[in-house]
Amino acid sequence: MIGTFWRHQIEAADLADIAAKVENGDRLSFDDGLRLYRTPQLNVVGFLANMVRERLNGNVAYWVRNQHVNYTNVCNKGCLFCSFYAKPKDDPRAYVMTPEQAAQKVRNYGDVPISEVHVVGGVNPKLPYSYYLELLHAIKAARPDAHIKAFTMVEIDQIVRAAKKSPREVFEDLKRAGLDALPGGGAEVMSDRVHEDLFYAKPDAARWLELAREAHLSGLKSNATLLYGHIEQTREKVEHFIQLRQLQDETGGFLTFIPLSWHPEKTALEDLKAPTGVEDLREIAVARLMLDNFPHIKSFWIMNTAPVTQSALWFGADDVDGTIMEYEIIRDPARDRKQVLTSRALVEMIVEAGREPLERDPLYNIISRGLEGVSDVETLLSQQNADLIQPAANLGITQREGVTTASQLQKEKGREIIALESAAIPNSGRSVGASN
Ligand code: V47
Repeated sequence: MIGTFWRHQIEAADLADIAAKVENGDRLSFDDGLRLYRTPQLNVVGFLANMVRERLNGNVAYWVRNQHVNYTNVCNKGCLFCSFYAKPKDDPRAYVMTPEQAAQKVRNYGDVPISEVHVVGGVNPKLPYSYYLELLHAIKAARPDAHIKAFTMVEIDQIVRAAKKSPREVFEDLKRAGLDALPGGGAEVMSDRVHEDLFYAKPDAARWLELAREAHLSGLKSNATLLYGHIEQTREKVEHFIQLRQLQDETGGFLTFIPLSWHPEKTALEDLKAPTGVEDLREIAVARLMLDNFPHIKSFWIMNTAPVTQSALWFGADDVDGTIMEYEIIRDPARDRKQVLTSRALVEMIVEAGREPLERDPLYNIISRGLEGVSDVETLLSQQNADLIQPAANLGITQREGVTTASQLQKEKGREIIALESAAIPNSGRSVGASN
């Protein structure tokens, strides 16, 4: 039941018809999605998203003790939005962990009660099928009590190619080797235009959706993401939601949606402006409203900062990722590898925001409540953690010729400017969080 104050706000924003649908639990349309992006009244969008969030998940904010392992940065996709990848040939930053080295990374945090190991890497075509199976086996043996959430659908596409088997057979092999669930990532923005301009070498939206469907039909749960804040347009983001929503209607296999706030630093597009905190909150809110059949919306603090994550818990998010330990995808590993929030910091952050923390595993089984068992041990261990990365051999893969520059793209495609631009607050705290 919406009170008088909010009724007035909703009417002033000309969103009464959308609010009525939200109240009745009716599905929002493509045009509704556009309006939610375009209205300057972000408070109303947040209010409506919070209604859905509380209807689905009450006052709870889930969080997870996890460790990220990025097993290789070698990648032949050359995505213009990415600063993580190393070219397969003659790149001094290139590394590949052996399965044993990845397992050692996991053993380094053996004293921390982690429930999820999140394993992703670049698309490295020199790795044989057996590598992926051995990687899972080694990590599972090192940490039998943790779930392994591994490989975006883009990596799966490569693994299927290396296996010369069907996706269904590959998922069965990966499950036997220790795979418990799959992360989001890889679809970026489901738009042929953005695919062509920024990540043409990756599988397209149709292939990403096909592999996600196969994963779900194999009994695996997975997540989905949207990478926003570069050259994408509003209609492309709404279309992205609609495609995910359709697949979810069909399979019910998605657990969580994670809007990923793009970091331009050290990418080929670094002269584009990064998304602001206001944009980050809108992405969380619109996702919550459009993805009515997704149980959870996650705020990934590494990308949108810890302070924005606290606010996001009132704009549609019910989940916070995570203790993390180390993350390499948006930082220069040479200077700043360790990115960790201790379990105590994470839980205190949620309590301060006025939500009830519930620790979960990747499948949302409850592990602990409130401040039960939280500590600062994660920081200590991440400081002690040795660097186990070895340089990759010369892997001999050809890169795309002629990189498009950021200014070229901006001129040609022009990022759509939304009505709120003038009210946007610069997101100066992007490196906030307890990074070491
Ligand atoms: O697919 C790459 C993105 C993704 C940048 O499922 C970038 O629980 C921002 O999918 N700035 C991988 N983002 C990470 C991912 C993820 C993260 C956290 C939780 C889960 C989950 C999944 O990272 C890639 C790409 O979309 N990415 N470069 C960048 N410069």
